[in-house]
Amino acid sequence: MKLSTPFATLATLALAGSAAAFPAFVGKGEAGIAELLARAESADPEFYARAKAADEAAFQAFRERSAEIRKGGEVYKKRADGKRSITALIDPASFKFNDAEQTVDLTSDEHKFIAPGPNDIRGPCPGLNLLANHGYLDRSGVTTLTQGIDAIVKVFGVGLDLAAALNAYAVLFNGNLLDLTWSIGGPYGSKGLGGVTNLLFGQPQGINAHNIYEGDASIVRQDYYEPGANNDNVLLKLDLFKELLADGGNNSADGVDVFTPEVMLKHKSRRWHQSVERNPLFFNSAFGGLVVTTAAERFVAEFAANNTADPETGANRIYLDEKNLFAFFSVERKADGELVYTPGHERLLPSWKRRPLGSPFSLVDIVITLLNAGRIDPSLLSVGGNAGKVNSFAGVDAGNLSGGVFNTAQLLEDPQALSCFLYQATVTELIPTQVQTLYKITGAALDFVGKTLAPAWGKLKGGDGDEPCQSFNTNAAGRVSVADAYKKFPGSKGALV
Ligand code: HEM
Ligand SMILES: *[C@@H]1O[C@H](CO)[C@@H](O)[C@H](O)[C@H]1NC(C)=O
Ligand SMILES: *[C@@H]1O[C@H](CO)[C@@H](O)[C@H](O)[C@H]1NC(C)=O
Ligand SMILES: CC(=O)N[C@H]1CO[C@H](CO)[C@@H](O)[C@@H]1O
Repeated sequence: MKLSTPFATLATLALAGSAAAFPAFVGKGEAGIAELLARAESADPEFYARAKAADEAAFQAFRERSAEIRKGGEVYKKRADGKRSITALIDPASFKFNDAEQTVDLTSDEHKFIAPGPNDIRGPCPGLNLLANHGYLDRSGVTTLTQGIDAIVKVFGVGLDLAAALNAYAVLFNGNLLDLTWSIGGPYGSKGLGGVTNLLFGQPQGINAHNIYEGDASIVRQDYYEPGANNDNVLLKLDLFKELLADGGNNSADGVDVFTPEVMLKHKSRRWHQSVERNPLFFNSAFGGLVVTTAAERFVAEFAANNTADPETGANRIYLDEKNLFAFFSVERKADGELVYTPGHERLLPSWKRRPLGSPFSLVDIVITLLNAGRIDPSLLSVGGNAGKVNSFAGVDAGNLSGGVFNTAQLLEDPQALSCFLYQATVTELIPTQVQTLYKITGAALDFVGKTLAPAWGKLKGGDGDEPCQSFNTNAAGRVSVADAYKKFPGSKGALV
């Protein structure tokens, strides 16, 4: 199994591209995604019809929650009955547990756990590693856009929009646009590689590539540039894992909801400040830092969790105990109490149940997650980094990035403003310029963006007339583009999004 790979600097040659063509794609709506999903959908139209309806419902719930939050309402309503207060916008507890619907095949020859072989690629994402170990992604660790979407939507109940966006970034920045492949770890040989050299400046690097998808202050992996880490941003570190267990009160009982979204957020906050204290080159980018690593903490609580019936009401109870957490992160406890980590052996236990399909965790849930994280620890919303020595973190002000259109206080009061800000910071601002460092023919890349990311994020812009998405004022005096802001930080080397 191939795990760590040396960081290969991406070609930084810039080529005059048709960046200006990008905004024309924005707002084309659902058509693009529908087209891309058509292949996966045709194999299972009933499932996708339900998933689409569920995503729509989540989006509607987001608008309603946004309106409440703008009026001063709570981000998540506190519950006194011991159930999770922080839940997806459509609470899994609002459904009855349905064993047949929530059972996933984890035991057939096709989908039983098989440890990766010597040539199989695995990487830093436990969710993707286990999907490959269960044959939902190609066991080689090289997957495709549609297989990647299909796997995470079906096994975990990831919202369709979120699944499309996560996969589209992977293809665009870590994979091969020609055959829509990408790797869940390091570089790979692709069938379309002959053609790739005409399109790309270098070989696709996979999601391990630091500062693109993979970022600092991860849950249980060290920072790429952290002293002592030897550029290992892929393997789990047991000391960090033990800190996570301690955050859960070292509770090892079966069936208990130990690793809740609250616990994971507390852990995320600690990890962020540890990176400031430990890594002179700590860097928190807009996508890989802010969005991916903050969302990943929530992913643990939402997707590694088992689902069961509340004994009294029959309602779905989502919970994450140590047993399921250990399987997800490929950690075992030996008889003498010692913990053992086996790289790349992440799995789901055979009796694990997915969340109700009516309760996806969607792109809109990530926006609310970030807003909540920013209210609890404002650091978690800052794009920026250390200045070459520890404890020198400086963030780039949202007002500066947007040319005075947004400020941080407002982003914390209005989820729609936050999603509009994120959309512009991670898509419209960065992609047209950054694809030029990867692609010789930027038109193809931008066409792809227009068909995948723009529609997925485009929904977040509002558009109902009440809360239009305000564009960054790129002409404002003192305004700093996101890409230029990155350049100030020594740890941003190679950073794209
Ligand atoms: C196409 C879909 C996905 C892509 C491209 C992706 C990619 C990544 C990448 C690049 C990282 C490393 C980020 C870092 O530096 O911390 C990561 C981490 C992580 N991902 Fe994923 N991921 C995907 C889906 C999922 C899903 C569905 C789950 C949950 C089931 C998941 C759970 C996690 C977790 C928990 C981490 C943090 C690991 C750690 O820091 O120890 N991901 N993912
Ligand atoms: C959890 O266990 C660790 C030892 O691994 C110990 O240092 C820590 O104090 C414990 N924390 C709690 C809350 O029990
Ligand atoms: C998950 O929950 C189901 C439903 O209650 C239960 O039968 C199963 O044993 C649990 N599995 C794990 C791995 O916790
Ligand atoms: C638009 C905006 O807010 N610009 C500010 C960016 O930051 C500098 C100071 O670093 C200010 O002088 C600008 O006014």
